[in-house]
Amino acid sequence: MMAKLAAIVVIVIAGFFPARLAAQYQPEFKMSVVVNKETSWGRAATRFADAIKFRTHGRIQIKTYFEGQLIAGEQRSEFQLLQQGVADFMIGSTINWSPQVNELNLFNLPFMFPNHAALDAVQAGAPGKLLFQLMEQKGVIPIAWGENGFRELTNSKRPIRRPEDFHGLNIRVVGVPIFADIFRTLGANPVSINFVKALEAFRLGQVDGQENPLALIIPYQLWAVHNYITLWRYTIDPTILAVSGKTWMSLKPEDRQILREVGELMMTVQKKEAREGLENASIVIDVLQKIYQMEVTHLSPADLQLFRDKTRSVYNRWAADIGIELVRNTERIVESAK
Ligand code: X2X
Repeated sequence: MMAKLAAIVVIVIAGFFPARLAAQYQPEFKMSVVVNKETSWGRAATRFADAIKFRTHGRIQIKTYFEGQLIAGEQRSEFQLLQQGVADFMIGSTINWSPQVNELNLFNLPFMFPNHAALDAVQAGAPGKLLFQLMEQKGVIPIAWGENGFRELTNSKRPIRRPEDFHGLNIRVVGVPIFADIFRTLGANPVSINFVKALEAFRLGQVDGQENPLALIIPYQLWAVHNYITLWRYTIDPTILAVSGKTWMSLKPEDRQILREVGELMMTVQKKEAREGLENASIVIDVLQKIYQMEVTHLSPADLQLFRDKTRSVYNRWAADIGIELVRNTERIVESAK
């Protein structure tokens, strides 16, 4: 009788305090994104946070920090902050994580990926799985691939049609070594600046150009500072939604499952949005040309080959550094996806 009564009391009390008994999680988790809310990855972060709160009945509340606020703009140490659990969640570019996960430089090899299909096949195949394992070994749990996009080139000085047109131009890059190599080899002067500071540098004309996907050129209004754009798709920049391993360990299995389910879906949408208007590359380019009056340079296959040849030595050097087996496997998948 007493035991029954005690059980009823417990049930009644649990009914009054469901949230407290349900979870002992920290009241707020942090999510960091280096770009602004209006980009496809910014939107994905907001949607992810909202959906997770809904699906976990408020057990997991995620506060989103945009434009590198949580990381003081230091995009190259994002991954470390995830490792340490300073950030619980992140949607980050593989470029920014490559200082800690060298194999992610795979995506930075010049002219490796000819199209989206080849990239998707690599991510879904053995190379994609290996990269996720490597991150997990370093204490970060990757949930899903997304996309920043093929990186194109804008500048304020002149159309870039041939490698020699780079001569003497200051080009802002993320300060990771492979990008410095590529632009130095092309005859430009690579300048390392964090993205949040770069926008100011463009406005002030402290550098002549930069490289970023079309999906960022529009929300960041780069047409206002740079008149010329060259479409050369020289590298592809995936994003990844990931969770700090420390945070992951603190979560119940059913909440991990919710994070995976919601994250995969949100990143599928993110990737689709990043590619919007680019699959046959006409809509966005029309906007840049006709509305924002950029001078658009399309490269013929022969012109493109000049840039490819010029950067081949960088490709070979970095292929060895990344790991030749991973690079050759990737090349084989790319070849069969063409
Ligand atoms: O800094 C950049 O150029 C950006 C926003 O594309 C990345 O985070 C790699």
